[in-house]
Amino acid sequence: MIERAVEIIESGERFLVACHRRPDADSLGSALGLIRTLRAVGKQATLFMPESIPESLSFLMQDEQSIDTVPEGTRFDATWIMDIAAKALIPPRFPSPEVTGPVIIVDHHHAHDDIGDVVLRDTSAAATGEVVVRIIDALGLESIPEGAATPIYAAIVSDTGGFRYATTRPATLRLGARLVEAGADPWQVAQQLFERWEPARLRLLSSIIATLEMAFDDRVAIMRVTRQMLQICGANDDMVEGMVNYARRVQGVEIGALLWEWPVRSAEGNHLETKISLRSSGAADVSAIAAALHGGGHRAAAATQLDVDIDRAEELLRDELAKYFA
Ligand SMILES: [Mn+2]
Repeated sequence: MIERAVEIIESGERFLVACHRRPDADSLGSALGLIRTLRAVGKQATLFMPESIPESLSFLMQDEQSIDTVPEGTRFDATWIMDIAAKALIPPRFPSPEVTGPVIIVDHHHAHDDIGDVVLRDTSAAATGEVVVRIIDALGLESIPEGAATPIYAAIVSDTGGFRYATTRPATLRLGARLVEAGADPWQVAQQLFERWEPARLRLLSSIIATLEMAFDDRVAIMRVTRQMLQICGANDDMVEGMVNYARRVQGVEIGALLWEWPVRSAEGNHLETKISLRSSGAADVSAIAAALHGGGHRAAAATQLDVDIDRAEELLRDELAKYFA
């Protein structure tokens, strides 16, 4: 499939590049890395970004301009969506096929849905950023293009938790070295991604940690975040990102879980659903537990969203965990 992607790049002129819904560092970093690569080979590339970018990722944008709607009459030779495995994650207002041209998926997740006309999916890659470097190499570029190194490095650092997760292979570390040689600054990226917490986020962490409950003989740690907690802390939903990892961090814990009240607007009025984020410290396959609750993900990180309140969601989760540990 990489040959097909190279063909599309070589035969096209104008490309649109999109992220998944609620973009994260891997999705945005991969998109910017690809955009700057496409420009390095003389093509036009535009970032499609109909949502706001989390504060912690704005450093990746530099002077990059994005569009949230496609101007009337514009047609692209192809459109790329980065780091996406499910239809539900296609960004809002994604243009119609006449506008996008063929849609190319660049990803490293196990697919949920059959999306895209060309699929570059490598489930052995630690991040979608790694797959972008494969495109760079397949294009025959001698080095990683200017401006692409930092976003791709950020993509990999973020998805590997700073080269710590089990997905970190020798090739991932070698790639990290190449990206640093090409201009990525490890401390600058780590500081932007991990160190710039607003006081509200630290307050939110403190209130989430206060909800910690140990279950199943201390093999599971469960925490929660409610709308009220967010409000009291002056925090927003972006700040919840990564909090589930604190549950996994507890000694002896095999599965960390975070229950997250999630407001949903519908024709019938607003109501609260519950997102469940799951993390495994090693042996447990949390994607199986998420799948039993109509969600999905990786072995080590998975999630679902249930149309029930947070207490009911915890009961449903505990039922699945009971089956898992039986
Ligand atoms: Mn990713």
